[in-house]
Amino acid sequence: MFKHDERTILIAGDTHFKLRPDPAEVRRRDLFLAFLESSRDADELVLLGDVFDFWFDYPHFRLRGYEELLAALDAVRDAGVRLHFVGGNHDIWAARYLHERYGTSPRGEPFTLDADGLRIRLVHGDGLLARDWIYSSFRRLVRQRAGVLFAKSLHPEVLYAFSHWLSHASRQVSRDERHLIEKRARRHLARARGDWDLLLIGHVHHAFRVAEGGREMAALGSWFAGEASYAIVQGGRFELRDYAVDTRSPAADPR
Ligand SMILES: [Mn+2]
Repeated sequence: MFKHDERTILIAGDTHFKLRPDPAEVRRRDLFLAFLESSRDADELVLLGDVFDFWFDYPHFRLRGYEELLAALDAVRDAGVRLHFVGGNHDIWAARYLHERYGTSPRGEPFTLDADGLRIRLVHGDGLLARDWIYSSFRRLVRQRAGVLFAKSLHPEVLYAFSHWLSHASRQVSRDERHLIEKRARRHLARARGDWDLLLIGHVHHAFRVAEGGREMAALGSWFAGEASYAIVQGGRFELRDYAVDTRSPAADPR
């Protein structure tokens, strides 16, 4: 469904997949796996962080639970799609592993993508809009050196249980929160510097687009509660879409 003459870039994140999925999560995962299958037709796929709700890199042990997702990403890579990864507060530690497996950047840092003249700054977005909407303690833990040392001292199952407890607040935001998020985004955009035309974040679990002074800021939505938010850039045109809606719509028939 993403086959197109123009260069096609897909961007998705904030699926917050757990190592042990419950039935609702299995449905979300299946939808994301279908999205990944469709994305084999694209030229590039950007994972904008918090795809994995928990990731910690051990030198001699591998996490169990993400095999199906990683195999789906193998198929995307093997189809010739270039993969990018920007680490989120939950999965920044996956950067090294994903780099080795998919050739994404080794540190999963934000970057600017030139999409046929449209310069898109890609940032996960934690800590960006002053107050953090989604419970952020795990971010503080994983982004800091002391936190990494502390985490390394824990038994893997203890660390997993701890992060699971911290991240149960991953959810959709209320209407009031949405209003505030957009207000803060406008303020951020008015002050932001850098050589880009569009700043795209994830993290806030609320899809929006705001414009200010000739530039734009946008956010991906979530993959919760029937929403399956992603962005598509074709020939320099940026659009926010919902895969759950696309796959139901007859207009989305394969071209
Ligand atoms: Mn996040």
